[in-house]
Amino acid sequence: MTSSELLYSDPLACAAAAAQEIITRTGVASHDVALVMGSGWVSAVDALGTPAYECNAEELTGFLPPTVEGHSGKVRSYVIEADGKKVRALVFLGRTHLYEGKGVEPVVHSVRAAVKAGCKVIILTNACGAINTKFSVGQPVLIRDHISLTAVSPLSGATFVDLTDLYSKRIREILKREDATLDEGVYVHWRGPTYETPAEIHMMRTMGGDLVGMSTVPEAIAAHALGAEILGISLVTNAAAGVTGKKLNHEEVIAAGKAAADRMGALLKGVIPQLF
Ligand code: 8IG
Repeated sequence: MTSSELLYSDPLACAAAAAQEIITRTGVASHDVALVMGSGWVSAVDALGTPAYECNAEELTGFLPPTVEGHSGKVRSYVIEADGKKVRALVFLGRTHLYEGKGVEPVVHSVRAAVKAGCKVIILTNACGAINTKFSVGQPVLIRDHISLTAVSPLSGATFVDLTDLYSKRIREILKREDATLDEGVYVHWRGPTYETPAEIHMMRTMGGDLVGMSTVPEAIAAHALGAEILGISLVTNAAAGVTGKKLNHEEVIAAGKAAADRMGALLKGVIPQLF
C-alpha cells in the first residue's frame, strides 16, 4: 500500500507511522508541543532558535507536497529551554487546506502525527479576515471558539466528542497573562478557495463570528479528539469582504502576516515552557 492509500484507508495508522518516523529521525522519544505555522507565521519560528532537526514534510508517511505560497512544507524539531524546563517542540511550516480538494485526512494528518509523537498541546496559527471591526490588520487574536460552515468533520462514526473547551481556557489565560493586549474572538471556518461574499460576511457577523479563515478547525477537532489541548491564534491580515469596500488580494494577506510574526514568535517562545 502506498503512503497516500494508507492515509485514506487507515488515517490513524498512517499518523502512527509518521509519528514513529519523527521519533526515529529526531531521536526524541516524545515531543511535548506541536506548532502549525500558517500563512505569514513561518518567520515566527525564527524566534525559536536553531532547529535540532529538519526535513521536508513529504519525506514522512502521509504528507502531501505543499501547494500554497508562504507554506514551505518543512517539519522541524526544536528544544526550548526556560525556567529550568526543557520543552521539545515539533513545528510544521505550512499545512494542507480543505480547499485543496483532497479531503479532510491530509488536512489533519500533521496534528494526528504530532499527538501520536507525544504532543499534549497543539498550537494552531493562521491568517484570517476580520469580521468584527474592532480588530485591525496585523493584530493577533486568540481563538475562543469556532463556527464551522464547511459541513466537514475529520471524525466519523458514533464518537460524540465534547467541544465546550476546545480552545483551552487554561492556555488562553496563560497567554493573556503574558500579553495583556491579546484579545479573543470566534473563528468562522470557510472552505474556500473563494473568499466570502459581503452577504456571507453579514451572515457570519449575525451568527456571532469575529474572524474568518480557511483552516484550523478540522485540526483542532482531530487533535482534541485524540486528547490534546488546543491553542488557536489568528493573525488578522485583512478586513473581511464588504467591510472596507476593497477587494481581497492574497499577496497583501501574506505581507501583513510577516510584519507581526516576529512579535508572535517571541511571545510563543516565552509562553511554551509555562504550559507544562
Ligand atoms: I488571510 O477574508 C484570510 N483568509 N475565508 N476570508 C477567508 N479566509 C481568509 C480571509 C478572509 N483572509
